Amino acid sequence: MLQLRDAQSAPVAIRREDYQAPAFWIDTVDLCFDLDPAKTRVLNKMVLRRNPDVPAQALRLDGEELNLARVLVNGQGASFRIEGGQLVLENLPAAEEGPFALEIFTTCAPAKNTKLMGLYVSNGSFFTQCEAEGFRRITYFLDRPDVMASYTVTLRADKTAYPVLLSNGNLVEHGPLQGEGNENRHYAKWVDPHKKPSYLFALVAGKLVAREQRIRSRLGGDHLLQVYVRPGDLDKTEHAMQSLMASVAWDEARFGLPLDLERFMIVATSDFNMGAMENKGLNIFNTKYVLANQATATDTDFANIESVVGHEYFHNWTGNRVTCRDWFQLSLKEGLTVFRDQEFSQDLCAEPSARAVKRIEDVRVLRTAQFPEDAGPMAHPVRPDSYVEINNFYTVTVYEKGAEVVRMMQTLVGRDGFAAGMKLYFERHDGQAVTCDDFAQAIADANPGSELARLLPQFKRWYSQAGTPRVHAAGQWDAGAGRYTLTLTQSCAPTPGQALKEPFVIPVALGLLGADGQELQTQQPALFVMTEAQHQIVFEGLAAEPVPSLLRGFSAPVILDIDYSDAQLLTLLAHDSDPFNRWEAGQRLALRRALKAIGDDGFADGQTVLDAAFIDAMREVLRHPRLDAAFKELVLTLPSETYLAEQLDVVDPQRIHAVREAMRAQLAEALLEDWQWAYEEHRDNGAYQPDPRSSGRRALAGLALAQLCLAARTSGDTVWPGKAYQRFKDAGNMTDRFNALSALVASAHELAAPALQRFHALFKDEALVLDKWFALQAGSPDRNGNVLPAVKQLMKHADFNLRNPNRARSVIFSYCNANPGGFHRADAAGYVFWADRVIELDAINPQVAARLARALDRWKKLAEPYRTAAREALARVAAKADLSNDVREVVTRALD
Ligand code: 0A1
Ligand code: ZN
Repeated sequence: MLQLRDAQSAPVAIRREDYQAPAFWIDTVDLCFDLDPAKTRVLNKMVLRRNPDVPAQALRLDGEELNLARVLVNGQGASFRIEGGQLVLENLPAAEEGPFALEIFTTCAPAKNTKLMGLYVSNGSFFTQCEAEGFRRITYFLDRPDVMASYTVTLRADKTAYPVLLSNGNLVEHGPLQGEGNENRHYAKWVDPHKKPSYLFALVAGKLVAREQRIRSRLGGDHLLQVYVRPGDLDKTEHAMQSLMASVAWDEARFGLPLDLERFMIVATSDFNMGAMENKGLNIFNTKYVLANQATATDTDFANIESVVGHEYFHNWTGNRVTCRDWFQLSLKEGLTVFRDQEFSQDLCAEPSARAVKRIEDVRVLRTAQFPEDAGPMAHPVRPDSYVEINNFYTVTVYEKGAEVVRMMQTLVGRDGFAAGMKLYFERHDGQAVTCDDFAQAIADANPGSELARLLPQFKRWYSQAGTPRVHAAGQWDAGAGRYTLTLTQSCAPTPGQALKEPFVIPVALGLLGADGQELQTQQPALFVMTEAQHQIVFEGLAAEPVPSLLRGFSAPVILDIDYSDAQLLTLLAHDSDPFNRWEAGQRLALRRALKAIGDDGFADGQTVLDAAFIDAMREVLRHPRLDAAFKELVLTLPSETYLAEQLDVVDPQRIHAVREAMRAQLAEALLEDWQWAYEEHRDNGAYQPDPRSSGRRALAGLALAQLCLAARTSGDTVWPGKAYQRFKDAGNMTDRFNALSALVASAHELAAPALQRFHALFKDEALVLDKWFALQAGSPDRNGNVLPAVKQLMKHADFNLRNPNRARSVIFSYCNANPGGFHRADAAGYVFWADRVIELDAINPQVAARLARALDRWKKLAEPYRTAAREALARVAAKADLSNDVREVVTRALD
């Protein structure tokens, strides 16, 4: 192996301000692969030319874990050297001599590729993953997104083992290979008509079958859509195909963006680091986001498939046709594409209430995952300024907060204005690699006179400043004058490397309610745009003190501090015309009660946390004749332990867990009859449809059943656990079956063990269902430290496999990242387990290990003894000599 990393060199940070255009352009790439798991041969013939805008210099091609056999320049042997992993060529033809040919022959070992970056083998088939820097593991290249080339790809392989040979673009030739040594071998040649950066390259080879669909789009094109899976999985591809067809139709209808390819392929693999990848014309997906039928997938799986299929498809324009100049601009494609997939899912909802449910779910993700990131050691702006390992920056900040930034732009220019901005963006930048500034400029320029255009430089602080802004709201009522004055103050805490923050542009959607809950007509617009540290909004002519409803629809990604009385929150919960704030009022009521109990040093298990007013309000929502089941389920779900922890300066995870469990138990008992009613009323036995209305009904029935089993735990009732077991056995779909199983497991009922056993036996050949089986146990509510021993047992199970990311996540992440009550143990055993797994995984797959490493991001907030124990665990990982850059960056920042 020629390429070795200098073992002593410390990882270097790459800085956005150091960006330089490439010294060479690559016009065409002709790749020929001889596919062999042990040793794949790659012949790479490129045509390059010097970039006249950059001073003449050596060509430096990126490479990683490659064996180099030959380098030819214009057909002649050439001198080269390897430096820091790069292949360096001096003395290349001068600019005046025009383009030149460079031919590189290398080999790599896909079967040994456990990082799942570059070319790898999964279940006997070949797959690639090239974003962000995986292409350099396939061949030497200018592996950066601003180098866009035309690709021709020939795949050669054994015909029996690899009957299907796919790459980007159009299939132009295929057939048997001739000549000695080529018995039973065949080839396929693909030409991609679109120029692309190397991170969008893909190839797939293996025993696969496809669901096919021909479509004629509204704009008149004929296209072939294909979803490739392993034989035996075809019956789980209908929903993915429907989602793809809906995506094509939506992008045309909403943004006028057509499918620009004759053939669009999705391929599923069970070994994948992330959710899916938008390779041009050949999307590669984690099976989790493709395969679904009612027997194996839950409503959540169906919804996720729809949004991930949409997300990858929408990248075809936002990411592929217009790509990123450098990886600091990642949110250019990701924030925008998440925004687009969120809008897509909302637009597919038939009813406005279902749109609101989707919005609440998206905000919940933002607040439980992104807000902690923004307040922790890995905080970074939506457009980061530096990174050590780019893989660590595929974050909720770049994705979800990035989407909120795009959403605010739409709020400021209006829906039509935003569509006009997108049109201008593509007119200006189609075929280019650009920056977040270019995007914002296009949206603003298409809307001259808009608030966005007026405030653009200040608005762009959302891209440059990290941290979640806080908006403090205080109302003052002058009864004599009939005047209500609302004072809004913004601030933002320091984040690593950014001590001081300038004020943000914060769109605050708002309204006022009368004490009877009626919406008041005021002279103030429904959208107030904050630009200063402090503003006052004055409402005149009011008869009584109003209840303000602020940040409607979560109009900006901020923390809203407001000192509501319980009575005001109850009014909002009962009457606000904005469903988001209605839900939010319920969460605030629950939060207030939780925080009070958490602050009580004498808190004991079984203590009462909830008062009659709260319980009555919850009953009111649950029994409401007009509210949707999905919305009710959201209101009746208490804020998560992670969200509760974020509200505190010092976190005792065990106290939080105990309080939340006490609240759940109390809600279960106090609403017993209501839960029974809700269960009977919402359990359907009709034909399964994963639409929002029926999945909302199943979600509410599932919550009711969980609550009934929990109540039975205290009362000793055996009826409801028995019913749950029956439901588990008879359910006609995975959602109901899994909800019943979860109800038994979460209430630690003795029927949980036989149910788990039966579930495993039923689904032993369904990898994605087994993932659920593992995750349910590793994530179940901890009782006296019982989860960690169970997790260790699960890792010894014959079906456990640390090398498969989905399986590793289902056990280890479900425990360390998603089960705070089980993970944060006073004896530190959870942290010891975490450190061992980070180290173990790092040797296999650094990307997955680095995600796990994030589980202790918030250690500085922990109370003792957790804090010291967590620091020791982090220090033990950091002390390991041969850590990947990925994990090193995460633990170093955490310890800083
Ligand atoms: N661009 C993809 C995300 C992605 C990033 C890196 C990957 O490699 C390990 C894979 C996928 C998306 O946003 O869907
Ligand atoms: Zn994406």
